Amino acid sequence: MSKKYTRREFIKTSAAASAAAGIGVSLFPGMTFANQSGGTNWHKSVCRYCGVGCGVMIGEKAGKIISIKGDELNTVNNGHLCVKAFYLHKAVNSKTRLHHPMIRKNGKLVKSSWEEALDLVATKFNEIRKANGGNALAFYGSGQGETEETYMANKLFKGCIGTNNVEGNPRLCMASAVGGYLSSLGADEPVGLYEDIEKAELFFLAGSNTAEAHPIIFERIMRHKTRNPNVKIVILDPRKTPTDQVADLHLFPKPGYDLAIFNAMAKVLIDEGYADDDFIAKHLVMKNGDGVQDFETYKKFLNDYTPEIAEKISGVPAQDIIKAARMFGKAKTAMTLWTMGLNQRKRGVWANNLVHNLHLITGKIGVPGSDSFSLTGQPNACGGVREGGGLCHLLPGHHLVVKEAHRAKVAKVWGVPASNIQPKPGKHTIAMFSALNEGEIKGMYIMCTNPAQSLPNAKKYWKGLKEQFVVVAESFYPTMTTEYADVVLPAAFWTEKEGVYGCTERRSQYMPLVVAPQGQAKWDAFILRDLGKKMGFEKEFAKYETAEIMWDEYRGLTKGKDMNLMGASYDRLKKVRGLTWPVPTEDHPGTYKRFMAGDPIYDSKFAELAKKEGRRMYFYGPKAKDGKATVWMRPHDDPAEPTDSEYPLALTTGRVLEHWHTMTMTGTAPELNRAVPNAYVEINPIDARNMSIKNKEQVVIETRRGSMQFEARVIDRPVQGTIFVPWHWENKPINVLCIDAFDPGSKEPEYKVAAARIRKA
Ligand SMILES: Nc1nc2c(c(=O)[nH]1)N[C@H]1C(S)=C(S)[C@@H](COP(=O)(O)OP(=O)(O)OC[C@H]3O[C@@H](n4cnc5c(=O)[nH]c(N)nc54)[C@H](O)[C@@H]3O)O[C@H]1N2
Ligand SMILES: Nc1nc2c(c(=O)[nH]1)N[C@H]1C(S)=C(S)[C@@H](COP(=O)(O)OP(=O)(O)OC[C@H]3O[C@@H](n4cnc5c(=O)[nH]c(N)nc54)[C@H](O)[C@@H]3O)O[C@H]1N2
Ligand code: SF4
Ligand SMILES: [Mo]
Repeated sequence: MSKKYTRREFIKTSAAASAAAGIGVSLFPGMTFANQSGGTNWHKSVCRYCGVGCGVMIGEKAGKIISIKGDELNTVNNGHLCVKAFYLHKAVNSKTRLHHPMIRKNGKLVKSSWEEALDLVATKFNEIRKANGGNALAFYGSGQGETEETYMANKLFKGCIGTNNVEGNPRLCMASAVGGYLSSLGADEPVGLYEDIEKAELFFLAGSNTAEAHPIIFERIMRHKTRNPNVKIVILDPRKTPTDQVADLHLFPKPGYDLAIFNAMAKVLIDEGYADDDFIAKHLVMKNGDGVQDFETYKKFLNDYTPEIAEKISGVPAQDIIKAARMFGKAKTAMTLWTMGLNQRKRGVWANNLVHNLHLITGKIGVPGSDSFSLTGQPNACGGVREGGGLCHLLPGHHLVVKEAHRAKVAKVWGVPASNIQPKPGKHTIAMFSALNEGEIKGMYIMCTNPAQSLPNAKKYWKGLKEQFVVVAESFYPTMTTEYADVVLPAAFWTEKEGVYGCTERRSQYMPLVVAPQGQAKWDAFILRDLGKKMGFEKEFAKYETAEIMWDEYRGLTKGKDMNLMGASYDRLKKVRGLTWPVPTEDHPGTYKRFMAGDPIYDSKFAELAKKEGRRMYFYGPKAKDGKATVWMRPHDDPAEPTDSEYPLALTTGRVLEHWHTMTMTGTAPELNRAVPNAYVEINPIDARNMSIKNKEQVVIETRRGSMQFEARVIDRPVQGTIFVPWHWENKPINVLCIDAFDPGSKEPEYKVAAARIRKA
């Protein structure tokens, strides 16, 4: 412990600490798990894992990463870290790190030189491009890549090769949230910041296992509730999880059937007088599929969603829905936090819209302590991919490929002809991997993601990975995806490169290079730059000698946009603990709430207008008309694959605290492996009894896509009729059983609901 605690302080925190220990959070700021003797140099950085964006201090000694502790000066986590982060130094130094390039020869991956590997990729990509056009190539990236890395990929593929087939795993994750923010509030990303947590009276955690997936956010909520007993927490999740430690009310819908609950809550809020009529009149429009409607039409729409009807659809007792609505309405301030339980759904965007509705109709938005605040999964899904434009329809800095002026502006900065950038969006992730299967896409560059394991209905997409020319840039080896690679490029890992991560709360934070890349590993952005040069774009990639040059060019493209980062130079970011955009100038402190007083864009452009109209907010985003947000009338819709007599159970998948996705990183720490060594399936005790399944027995799960054996964990967690499998283990890739149906708007797959059955093995 770097800090001394008095006995009294220790006892005072120990009750909270034991609860915190249950979710692997240390309540002792500055505590390190690793052995640290003298001579350690501490470097300010950001956690490699989730979208919370905790500040860390990296302990380096004699050029080696030896430990990690929470950064006490970082307001995101105030020195606290969760258990995954504590073992990050083990991932850096793991034996499974990849140290040299590899090329597949006679079916086997063998060591090669950088020269040979990059020459091969450049030659193959150019051949494919020449024979089949740029659209026969694709890039598939990650919300874990740095902004600079995604920026280089965008320039190479969209700007030079001339294909918009640029996607990334945020499509599997945040696409529905983006769709929700755009269609409801007019612009992507939340209105407020984490500091609303300490001001909120009610938390509505919908489809978010906050305790395990965003532990430090959970720790802040828990701490706040401990200090303020009036703070209440309502959970909407088909499972009990460690998040339930703090729940006052838990609604258990059948997976895929909760849209009606949001509508019923809205109905109760309006019927019982909790709506903010003034806010509604001045700030909102109501819409359905036919366009703008009046408030009366919305009320009529809600008549189809009485709590009793919602009970019939979702399985949640009407009384509980009414209770939840009243708690939301009565609380002076409320935050809804949601994650994949809502996003990874055939109607993920609708679910997001319905969350925003609750905040809009009650005016619980744009005031301290109130927000509809989507939790981001990955550390840089917001920064690199949503803002950085790492999807098939986007360009860096919230620009769009369909807009001629945007293409021209970005092309000019890139130094390429505007005609290089195609005016049509490329293929979204599932369409892209389907095209790889069909041979329409013949070459793919995969960076910082492991799609052979993480795609839904995964086995289906192994075909294309196997048959086409696939390049994988990776820091670890082997992975399920490198098994299919033709070329594997060793990528420098966290601490071995500098760059920027932008987390959930619009905060951009700088990460320094602390040690040299291991072996022959190279920084992803430099690999892409060098590949670009080899493909014939020497001129276009000549200037990118440093990360700072890339960042500066990128932030130039944010000037005048809602996500203005002009005030976030490396110089400044190296000193501060991140900046929350819009941050238009070097002396601007960053923005707390968007669309209202204190937001520099609002203050300079919309404040006067808003004042004239008697408004306190102006939703100035590109998708909002007249500065108004939209209340959407979204009906109930079944999941893509409802349960039936053949497949009577709803299979849902997700995470555990100790592991990160495909475990290439958390799997390197024996401590984390010991905590949760194997995959399993959670089965409700009543279901288990009906099927005569005992705890720890081997069972076979079957869906329409395949079958797989798991150990049964009979536990009062999933609601009856639902089973849950964590998706981390490559020896039990549950994704083979998941459905690849997706939301027609966001194109995000429905990982959270598939029809299944179970039998004893
Ligand atoms: N420890 C750990 N933390 C992580 C990650 C990790 O791999 N490990 N990954 C990060 C990433 S990228 C992401 S996206 C986030 C994900 O964070 P979360 O979304 O919080 O995590 P999940 O376990 O995927 O799913 C959350 C919950 O959704 C519930 N759910 C399933 N179906 C439904 C439904 O129909 N309705 C509702 N309301 N809920 C439903 C599940 O029961 C589950 O408890 O976590 C991030 N943090
Ligand atoms: N069944 C099921 N499937 C899911 C989900 C679910 O809830 N259920 N959730 C989905 C979601 S939300 C997400 S975000 C995705 C995540 O899915 P993936 O992105 O495929 O999973 P990761 O294991 O995070 O993969 C990251 C890869 O990058 C490598 N890597 C780490 N650092 C670096 C680096 O600096 N450079 C390079 N080049 N490589 C690096 C890691 O070793 C790892 O192989 O999975 C999706 N899949
Ligand atoms: S909560 Fe997320 S960002 Fe914070 S320490 Fe844990 S994994 Fe890292
Ligand atoms: Mo994610």
